[in-house]
Amino acid sequence: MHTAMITDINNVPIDQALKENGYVIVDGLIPDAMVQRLKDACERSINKARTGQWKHCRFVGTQFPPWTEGTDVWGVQHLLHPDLQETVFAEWYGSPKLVEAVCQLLSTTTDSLQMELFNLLINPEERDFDLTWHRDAVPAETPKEQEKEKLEIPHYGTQWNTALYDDACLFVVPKSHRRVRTSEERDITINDPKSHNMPGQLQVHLKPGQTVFYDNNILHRAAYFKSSKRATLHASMGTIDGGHHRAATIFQHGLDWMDTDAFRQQLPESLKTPYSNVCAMAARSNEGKFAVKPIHEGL
Ligand SMILES: O=C(O)CCC(=O)C(=O)O
Ligand SMILES: [Fe+2]
Repeated sequence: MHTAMITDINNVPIDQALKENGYVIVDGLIPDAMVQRLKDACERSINKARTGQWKHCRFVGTQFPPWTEGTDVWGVQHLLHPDLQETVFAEWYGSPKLVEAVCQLLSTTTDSLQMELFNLLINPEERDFDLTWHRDAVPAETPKEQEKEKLEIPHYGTQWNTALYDDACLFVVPKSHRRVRTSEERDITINDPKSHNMPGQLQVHLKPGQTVFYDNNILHRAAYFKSSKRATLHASMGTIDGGHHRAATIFQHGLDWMDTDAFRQQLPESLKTPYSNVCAMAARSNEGKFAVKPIHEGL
């Protein structure tokens, strides 16, 4: 049976490109009719975040969870949270083309998809801010042998940035997602982590509506400019095979609000199975809880 493949901006099947390069850029995952609604919902959410009416934020000065203090916001957390009352986010997160892309990347079907994170990355207002070169699930100080082991753990999930406005904030080192750091890379990640001269670095340019999927263990950093508008949807989904490794990566973001009737009541039909799948993972891997200690905490 022939199944239509989703291809990237260079006409390569997205799963092949992601596997080879650690990232892939693809067009057209936001239905036209949803673009303005998403922009409007982002605008309202950003306003709430910047005025302190939304407490779940990433604040300038802190890169990894938990984000406990600050005023200048670089990320609005938990777009699916029922208290935010912006249902278009769930509508898009469960929309057919996006789900099809995720299923192709994970070689799975909708029945096995697992709902995970959905946040918004924005430009700060007070000052520019750089994230350090990092892998999401392997702290910089990790010894070589352990780094190798961690990089061999399958992900059973994928994450992406979908830009609503031009976005050139993300830098990656292509093909670095499954190999240990070279000694030069290791030195930079530990001793000069905001370096603008990482060997092989590539700036990812997204046009409005484009999505980059990237391996969360590719070497990457981001530059946040207060003067350049950013509203980029930042999300992940997994499969039911993720187990405790996946649980550790996503529950470090504290998703207790997912385990509420208010949340269950506003789930669109398309997300009911992905939701029961993440509940099953919490039950299996984390005694039913949706929160664990952050991976980078205390290092
Ligand atoms: O801002 C970005 O595009 C990347 C953010 C990131 O790397 C992270 O939150 O771990
Ligand atoms: Fe990251």
